[in-house]
Amino acid sequence: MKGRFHLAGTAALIAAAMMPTTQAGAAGKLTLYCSPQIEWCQLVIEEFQKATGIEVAMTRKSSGETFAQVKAEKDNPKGDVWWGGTGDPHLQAAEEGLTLEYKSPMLEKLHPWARQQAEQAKYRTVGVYMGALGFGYDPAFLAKKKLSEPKCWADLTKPEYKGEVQIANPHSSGTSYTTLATLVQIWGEAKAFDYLKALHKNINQYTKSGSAPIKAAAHGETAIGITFLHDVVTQAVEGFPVKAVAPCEGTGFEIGSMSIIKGARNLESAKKFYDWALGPESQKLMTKAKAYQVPSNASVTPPPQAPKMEQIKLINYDFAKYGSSEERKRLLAKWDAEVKDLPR
Ligand code: S7P
Repeated sequence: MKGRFHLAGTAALIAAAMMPTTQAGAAGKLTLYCSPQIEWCQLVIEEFQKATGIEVAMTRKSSGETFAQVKAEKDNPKGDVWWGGTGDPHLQAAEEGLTLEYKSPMLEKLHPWARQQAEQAKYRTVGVYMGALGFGYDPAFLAKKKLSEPKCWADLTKPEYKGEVQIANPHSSGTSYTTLATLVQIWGEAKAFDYLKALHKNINQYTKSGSAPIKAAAHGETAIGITFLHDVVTQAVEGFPVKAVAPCEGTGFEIGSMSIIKGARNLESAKKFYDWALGPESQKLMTKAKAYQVPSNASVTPPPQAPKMEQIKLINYDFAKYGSSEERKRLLAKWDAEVKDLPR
């Protein structure tokens, strides 16, 4: 009997040694704060766990919400990596010393715009993808309501769209902060705020997440959703008859970013994730996750459904200015004081 137990114990030890490291629990841990759509976050952690054996605990929150969380946890950081989400709050976190400098060996494989994001933040963040802003709608839904199809930002303030437009709250949502900063850059601050006040009359809801408005448009809960164009494509690929519009005046864009949180408890795992997330294998997962941003790794071709950046009138978005903490605080405070509580 004794011998049999001994043999069984030895076999178990050998099996443990041969087991993938996830099961053996030896490869390490990682706490990931994820800001893009949940389906993509889930796929990314699954594949990273498979590739490295590192166990990942992930939470998904919008860009502004994650920034607020990283800030709140400053003296006792709980997250290791903040992956994805609009670049502005990553730049603001870098400026506020909340993220760690790291020069990934993958940097040289990236498009210049992704490297520039890293240089600008003194390597405390890096570009993972790029995407342009706009809006989307279901043409049949508009036709049924006898509403015209908007082509420009200016169209969205027309009285015919009263209660028909949805956008996220710029505090929680990176998409909405990008919209605010974009309009200020297109028209100047005074005209942009006049526009936001007029737009407010047509807004039926300020959502928490930036992609919620186009999901609502796809489900017939709002006529028009202001969002990133790739989020419109995701709904179209899901089978909803929505159309993406790059506004005629020109539009802003995001450099979706990634940062290692200062004080990360699992720094080695964080660096492994960072390098892996900039590599071709992980960036090719975007198509599988129905995410249609432009990948930052130059060897990865965007899927055919992705919005064509060269066909969109992109503004020369000033990331240094609108990615600064002071400008974010000032613009959000102004939006709170002058727009948020106006009657509708
Ligand atoms: O859905 C993908 C995406 O649009 O979400 C990210 C970002 O967190 C925006 O969501 P919020 O507005 O809710 O913050 C974008 O970076 C990404 O392209």
